[in-house]
Amino acid sequence: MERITPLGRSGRAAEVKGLPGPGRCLVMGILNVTPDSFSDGGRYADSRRAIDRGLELAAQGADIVDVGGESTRPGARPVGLDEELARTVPVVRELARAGVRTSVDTMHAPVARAAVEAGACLVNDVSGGLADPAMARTVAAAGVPYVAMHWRAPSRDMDRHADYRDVVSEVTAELARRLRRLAEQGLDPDRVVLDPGLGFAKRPEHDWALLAGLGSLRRLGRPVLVGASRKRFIGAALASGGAGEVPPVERDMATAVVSGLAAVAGAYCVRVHDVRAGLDAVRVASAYLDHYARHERTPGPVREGAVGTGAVPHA
Ligand code: PMM
Repeated sequence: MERITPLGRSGRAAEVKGLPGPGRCLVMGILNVTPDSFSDGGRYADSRRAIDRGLELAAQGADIVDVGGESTRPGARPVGLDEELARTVPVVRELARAGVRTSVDTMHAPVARAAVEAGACLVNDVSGGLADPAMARTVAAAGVPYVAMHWRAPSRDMDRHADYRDVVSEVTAELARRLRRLAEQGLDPDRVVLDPGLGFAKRPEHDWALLAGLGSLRRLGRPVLVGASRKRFIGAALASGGAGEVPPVERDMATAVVSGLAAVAGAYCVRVHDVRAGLDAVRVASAYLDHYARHERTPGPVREGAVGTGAVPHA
């Protein structure tokens, strides 16, 4: 049985070169500087409000604030480079000046380059380098960590690509190919974080399978980021559980539960809108895992009764 090896304990997948961690699953706070993101679109569309929100997320304990200037909701249209630069770079610069660790959520190499120059310490690319062939070389030259998410197609028609026979093994294989290709393009694999891309060319049943199968991704030897916050599959689970249609902004408590589950399954980072709840979730997971590790070494009823029965998702 494979031991759970979350961030900061013993697993070889727990480190990302250039990104020191707090010894638990990281919490990335979402800052969408867009008029049309699927769950918080428009709220932080102007720079001043976005900067204030970024400072607020940092004060709430976000380990990283993820600044995005282009919506990736299903059906979304691209915004154009100038607009994306104008939305993200001033916000990254101000937050970095204030000492906030920021990442930039972009598929475009020029935006990644400008954001890193403005102080971003990580590039989060939902296309994993597929949208812009210059991305890998740009990030390699910048020398920052890189999140490579599983992606099959642009948002406008990604739902047509949600077709899998075995989603866990197909996403794992596609990410393994991505990782190899990124390395061939000069990106140091030790700086890469992988992400199953929940909701991107996935139906709710695919998202749940990927969460439950996180261990398969972790076996690629790289840390895994989970972006579940407020997504459709959470809404679907709540609805099927009798809660009826729950709008995205009311999915934060359920998101926190998913964050805790992901952290227990060994996620390196969770990307969330509600940072306070996310932080609570990963702290609880961390405390649980400390005791889990201890009882794993202790034969007897506690182990058998509580955690040795397959109740814990093994990574
Ligand atoms: N999801 C969204 C945007 N960026 N980045 C990563 N690495 N993983 C994700 O799952 C992800 C992402 C879309 O959600 P949002 O509109 O709420 O930001």
